[in-house]
Amino acid sequence: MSVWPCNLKGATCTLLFCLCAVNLTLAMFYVLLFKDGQAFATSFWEHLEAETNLCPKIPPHLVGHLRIEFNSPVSMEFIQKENPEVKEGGRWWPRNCTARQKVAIIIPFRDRESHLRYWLHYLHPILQRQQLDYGIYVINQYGETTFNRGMLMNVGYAEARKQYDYECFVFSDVDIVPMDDRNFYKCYSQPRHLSVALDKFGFQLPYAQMFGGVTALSLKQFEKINGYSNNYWGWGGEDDDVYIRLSMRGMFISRPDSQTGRCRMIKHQSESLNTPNPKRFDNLQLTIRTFKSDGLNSLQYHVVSVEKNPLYTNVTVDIGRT
Ligand code: BGN
Repeated sequence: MSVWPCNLKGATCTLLFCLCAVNLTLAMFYVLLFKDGQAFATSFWEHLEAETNLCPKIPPHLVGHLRIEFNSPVSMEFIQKENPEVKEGGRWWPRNCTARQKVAIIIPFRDRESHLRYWLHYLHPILQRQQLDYGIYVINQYGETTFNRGMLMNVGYAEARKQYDYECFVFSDVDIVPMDDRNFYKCYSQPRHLSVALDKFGFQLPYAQMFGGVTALSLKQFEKINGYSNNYWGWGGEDDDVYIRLSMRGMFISRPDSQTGRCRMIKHQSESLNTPNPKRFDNLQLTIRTFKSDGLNSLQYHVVSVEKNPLYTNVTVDIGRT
């Protein structure tokens, strides 16, 4: 009678036994090496599964051209009912596939609630059809100080990163809505300008270097340019400053075509705390010299509150004054 616990021929049985032993040793090794063997195994399989279940490159539910109008105001309750899958803080991700990008949408804000409602009403369904793993961050400037759009963008970037592992950041004005859901709110190999054909400018790009309105930069791209300047108080120039930063870093603007890139802007009066900044021309002359030390690495602010509302995260921030 054989000593081995099987009745196969000697050599085959030995081989089988050795394989089992190696397998068992490896399993033990994993459990000992990674204290939490179970968690390791689970995350390994989850990762593998996610990799194989990526959402399709072309999202299947896009509708193309959209009718956008700002004549019938919508309530937050109505928008919530329209978007039952949106989670607290304005988070959503596809349930039956793994999104290709984790995107934080940053909206600089002060006292424009009616615009925000239109924006949420149109954008939540678009972003869901685009199958993004996204979160909405409204960065509300506290107090009666002059508006600083660039600094609010930097704060949005820093605060969103504290909440989730975002890899792409879309910076959007609250009053701009895309007219086509094939204009993807995601990042590309180069910084992306999304609002390329605004109704306000006759659906044309006013100048080639224009990088205002809605833009998308990956974490790497944004870090590379040191974010926005913190020194543009009042209207204008901070977007042109970002253009200089990205060209200094050897990058260029990527854009959708002028049909896909059509957008509507909500008409409004200019505000007393956001009048054109007379210093913007001088600032732009200095960008090449100052951008390495003025931006994310010199950002200082005080968070007044972070509220996770049903449709967006509201970050109120004191950024000081000029
Ligand atoms: C530009 C502004 C941008 C603005 C666009 C569109 C300046 C700097 C002048 C050298 N730039 O003229 O900030 O996004 O118009 O409105 O004012």
